Amino acid sequence: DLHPISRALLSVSDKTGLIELGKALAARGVELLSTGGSAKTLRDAGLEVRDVADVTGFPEMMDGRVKTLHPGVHGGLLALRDNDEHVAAMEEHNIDAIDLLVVNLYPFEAALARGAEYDEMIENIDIGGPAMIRAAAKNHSFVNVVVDVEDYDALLAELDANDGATSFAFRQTLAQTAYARTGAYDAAVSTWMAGAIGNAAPRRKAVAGTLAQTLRYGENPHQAAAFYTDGSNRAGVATATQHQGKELSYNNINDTDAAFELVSEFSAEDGPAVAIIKHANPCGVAKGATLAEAYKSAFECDQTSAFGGIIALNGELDAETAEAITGIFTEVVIAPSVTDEAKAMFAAKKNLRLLTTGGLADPMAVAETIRQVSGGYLMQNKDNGHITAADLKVVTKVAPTDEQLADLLFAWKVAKHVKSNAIVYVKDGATVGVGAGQMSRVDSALIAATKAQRMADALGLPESLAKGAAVASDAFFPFADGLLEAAAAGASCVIQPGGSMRDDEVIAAADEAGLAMVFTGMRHFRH
Ligand code: 93A
Repeated sequence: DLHPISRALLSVSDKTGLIELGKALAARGVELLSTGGSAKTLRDAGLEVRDVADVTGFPEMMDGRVKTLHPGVHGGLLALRDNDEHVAAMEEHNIDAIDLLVVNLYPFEAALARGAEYDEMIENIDIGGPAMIRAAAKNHSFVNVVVDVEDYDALLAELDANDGATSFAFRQTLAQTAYARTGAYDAAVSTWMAGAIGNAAPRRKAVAGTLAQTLRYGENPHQAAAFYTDGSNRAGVATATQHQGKELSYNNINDTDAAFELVSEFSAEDGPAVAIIKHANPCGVAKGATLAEAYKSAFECDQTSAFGGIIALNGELDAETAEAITGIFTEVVIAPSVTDEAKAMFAAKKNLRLLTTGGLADPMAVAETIRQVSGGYLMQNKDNGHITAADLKVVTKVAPTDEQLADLLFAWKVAKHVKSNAIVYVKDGATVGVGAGQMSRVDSALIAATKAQRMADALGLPESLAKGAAVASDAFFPFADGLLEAAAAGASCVIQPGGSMRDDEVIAAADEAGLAMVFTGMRHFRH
């Protein structure tokens, strides 16, 4: 799949590095084609260049609006070199194959940045450039497309490595970059126009995704909003089937996603599991012999908060579980599938939204998360970190028992899905106290302990459910105080990343309190 480059079309607004590139290509025997300004730059540097006008038989016209939009150019970019009909068409119409396209677009973004007037903005919308880029990228089986000055060196290095040719993998990467560029370019145009016509609402904002739903409003009623799918087809709220209930709201979608991502941590082998979510944080997560039992345990963790919650199941919603769920007001239920009986049971609850996904999400899948900040976006890989018993390091004199170990690992999985600072208490495969989103780890520990006490009160139990519980902390305890809080509440074992400057102090405090503690070596911040 190595193809040599014998003809290149160079058409760039940013002339940086153009002469060097032109010289390097010419030195490798590549014939150069070029448009007005680019051709002049190259020629002035003493290079031999053929004008695109010579190829098209048309002069560049209409202020350059029409210069490369011609079969002589697009045929040369799009023709399949191994297709007899395509080759015959090239011969018949005198079309020369173009093996390399180097384009950078009219500087629309730069014009935007300097606050150019409307008409100037319009003139800075490149048409011929994106058309050629997209054509060359489509035909990456044969054609190389470079859209960024920064990639000139990589192109020359590839040519040198392959005796003047490029590999398919290389051309594929160039094509992918090219489509990212044209996509971002049009998104910039659309966003600018939205502002120019006084409609900055994101309902039709050009983002890398497909508009799935314009939402009634965003997080609050005065915020316009929309839901986009990214085409990844991941099992979850974006691809789920809704069987009944009102349209999902912005907050519903956000919370349902949090619920389903959490419950998907528990595979079929882990047995039935249920997560109840409020404001993107779990107010109860539990395993059970059946889904109905798991639901009951999850619900009992924080009965007050569970009202109006979002429930995610890791298995088929059955009648028994459906009946238990209808006991209180619930916003959304999401599960891989649903039995007819359970569906019929829900039908009476008109407002309850029921979604099925066809399967669980893969918590270890590689994906990206995006967060907006003023003036930009933050992108990172999704937290697909995973810990097994083999990864744990016992750091205390006492080691956890098998039962404690199971609860510690359960608590750790839940803590990954709790806003930081996260402290999670677990007993017998069910959360008994969740402390979420506090600025201090001690406060999260306190809140989790308070919830464990409240749970005991609600169930009429004599002592707090924190007694003997396993505790997970999403990040290390910087001081012993958070750990001491858990010990004071009666916790019996702790799982945390470790790695604090004061680990020794924290371990000593754990030993002092007779706790078993394990380090994961991995952190699960979630902000
Ligand atoms: O006005 S255009 O959209 N019409 C075209 O046919 C066309 N072909 C290339 N702009 C077009 N271009 C753009 O011209 C390229 O994308 C590049 O940004 C610029 C290079 O022009 P020159 O070589 O004359 O400086």
